[in-house]
Amino acid sequence: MDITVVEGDITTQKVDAVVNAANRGMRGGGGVDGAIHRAGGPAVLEDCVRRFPRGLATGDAGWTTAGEMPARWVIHVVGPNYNAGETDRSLLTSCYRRALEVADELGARTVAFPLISAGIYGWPKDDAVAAALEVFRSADTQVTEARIVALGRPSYDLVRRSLG
Ligand code: AR6
Repeated sequence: MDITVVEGDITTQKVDAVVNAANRGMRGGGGVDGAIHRAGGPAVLEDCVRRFPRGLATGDAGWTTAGEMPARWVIHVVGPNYNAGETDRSLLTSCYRRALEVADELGARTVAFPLISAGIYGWPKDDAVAAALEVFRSADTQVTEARIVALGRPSYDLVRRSLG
């Protein structure tokens, strides 16, 4: 699997699936979640309600349509809220692992990821990058490209440095 990084907005990526950093309720929010629901349109929320009537557990992943985005699917994950005391790192790595499993179920080969939990949820950014790369480097998956989409130059540079 190739691990790549681009600077930009995840909602415009031409990939099979984009990953959303959602919350347990799965009914939208701020950050990347807000951007994905705006870009995808109401079909994304409708699918969330229909397929996940009780939301999703922290560390888990589940898919919906991507609505009007170029991608075909959104793979929603719920990262741990570091700011609220959810500091168990295995919950963060679980998000990446489960997202790749769901991608394999869908047959998605190219998948774009945000830095899960590294925004509103406050996970330290360098460790958020390290967690993503650990899972990607050891993953057993049919996904051919895991593309980290970094919002802003500092995040992009951090991922580039970590990729080596
Ligand atoms: N494209 C790529 N990356 C983005 C984008 C975008 N359009 N927008 C933000 N980021 P966050 P979290 C980056 O806060 O920390 C929501 O309210 C951002 O700079 O989106 O997991 C949810 O509903 C950061 O590096 O997600 C939850 O309640 C990374 O994406 C909560 O926030 C993740 O930041 C989840 O918080």
